[in-house]
Amino acid sequence: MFMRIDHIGIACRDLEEKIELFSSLFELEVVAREINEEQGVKEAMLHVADGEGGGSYIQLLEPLSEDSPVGKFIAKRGEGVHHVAFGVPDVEGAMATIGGKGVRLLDERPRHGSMGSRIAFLHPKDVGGMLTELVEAAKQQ
Ligand code: CMX
Ligand code: CO
Repeated sequence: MFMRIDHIGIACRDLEEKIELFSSLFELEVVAREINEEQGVKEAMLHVADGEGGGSYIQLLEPLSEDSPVGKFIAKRGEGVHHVAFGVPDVEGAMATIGGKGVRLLDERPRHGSMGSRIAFLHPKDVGGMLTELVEAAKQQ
């Protein structure tokens, strides 16, 4: 069902500072920047590799407010890995299959994600402590 890892989300206090760090350490390029009010984040996608089902990325996330999911995470745990996102061909299908196994879905229906993708989250407590995102990448034009 999972095609690949789409991205790893990293919570940071200062997006520009961490873009500079990751791009200079690993020679990654920023391919998209976005403000996602619905998710409460300012973000950047740094391209890592291309695969059959789409690209893979590091997603740097700065919270828009302290009471957003990423803001609360940083307050509690500090900066660092926030979630792992799997690329799936059909996000509704993956939600139904995984939800059918008793995992709590944090979204009833897919939301808008980076670069035109459709996303949904699974509860970290039902996935061994790992906040998990399902991503259906935007169709290539
Ligand atoms: N990874 C692992 N565990 C996490 C977590 C994370 N990122 N965020 C919270 N948790 C754990 C907490 O440690 C806490 O555990 P304890 O009860 O043992 O202390 C528990 O989950 C509840 O956490 P909380 O701080 O009380 O936060 P909430 O329940 O209010 O929210 C969650 C947690 C996961 C439901 C919420 O963060 C959420 O809906 N996340 C999905 C949306 C999101 O993160 N969007 C930003 C990214 C956008 C993008 O990728 O594009
Ligand atoms: Co993400």
